[in-house]
Amino acid sequence: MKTVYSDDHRLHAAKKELVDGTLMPAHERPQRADIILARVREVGLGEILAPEDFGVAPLARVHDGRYLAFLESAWDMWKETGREWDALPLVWPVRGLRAIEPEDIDGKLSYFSFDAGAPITAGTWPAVRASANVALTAARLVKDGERVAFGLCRPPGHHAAADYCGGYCFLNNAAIAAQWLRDQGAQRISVLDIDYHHGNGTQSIFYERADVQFLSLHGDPRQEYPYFLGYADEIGAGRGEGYNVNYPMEWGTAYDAWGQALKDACHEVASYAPDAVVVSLGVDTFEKDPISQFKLKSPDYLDIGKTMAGLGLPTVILMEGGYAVDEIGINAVNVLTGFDD
Ligand code: SP5
Ligand code: ZN
Repeated sequence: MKTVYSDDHRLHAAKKELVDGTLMPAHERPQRADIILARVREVGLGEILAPEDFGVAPLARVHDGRYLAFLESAWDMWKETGREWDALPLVWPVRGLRAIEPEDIDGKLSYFSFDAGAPITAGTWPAVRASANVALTAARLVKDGERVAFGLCRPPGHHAAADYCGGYCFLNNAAIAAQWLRDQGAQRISVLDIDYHHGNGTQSIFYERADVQFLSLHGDPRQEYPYFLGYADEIGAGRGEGYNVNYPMEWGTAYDAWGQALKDACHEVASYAPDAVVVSLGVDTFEKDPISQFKLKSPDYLDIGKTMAGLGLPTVILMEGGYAVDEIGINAVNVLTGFDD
């Protein structure tokens, strides 16, 4: 299988993250992609390609224009106020407050985010552009006839909605790839999200659409981030009713139950009969992940790849989360080798 990778991910390196009420070194760090790439090389997975530049048009098919303008200008606006460290929001328009875009950069950061988990740095915009181009290039490989391709995206994307960032995510790479495949003539796309966290951004983007099915296996929102989306009764709305499928699972879930949910999700995908599948691949379901509570083991990832390959559909696999950096290469690439075998 071919891998698409760009060194530009390095341009985004947040220094700190707010965890457990304290600022700690960010979990979502450049080393994650380096280790996955090293493992791709080590197992001889296949050719490693640089992304092509698709421009902003495919981003604007998914994201709000004002949000893209904000992402592009946020660092300069923040820096103009004399601050040289990562930009973070502090206030959100929750119940009873008014969601009107402020002029001030601190207000804009709040307006265009849902948590303090997506710090903006000097290189964030070029890095997230490169990550989306990685996803789009992987999608193009599959559109042009590859059975499967791996987009080694970093920063990840599935928490980003049409007009807000959060959870280490800025541009929704999976949604951008799915929409691009639709725009290239695919009739139906399934987005299968197996990151530990619910793909709230992707769900919200496609919630009222029948042409993109969204399925997510994740920590139960009663217990787990992002808390405010991901319940099983979220089945889609309007024309999208029946095309959103959530599998919330409780803390401590191991592969027996998780693998059953994956099989069920694959049945749903098969019934939908999409032209292609976009996989949001997170390996933060791993037992040693520092911020997660599932119990998957390294060999389980081989079986995940094999199960998804069993669909027999063209598949674009895009990297999302996974923070046990020592094993992130083994786990992510196990999915890919399991798929290829
Ligand atoms: C792409 C992705 O995986 N984003 C995840 C963002 C998670 N951000 C919030 C994590 C909250 C972690 N709380 C765990 C406390 C451990 N002591
Ligand atoms: Zn995650």
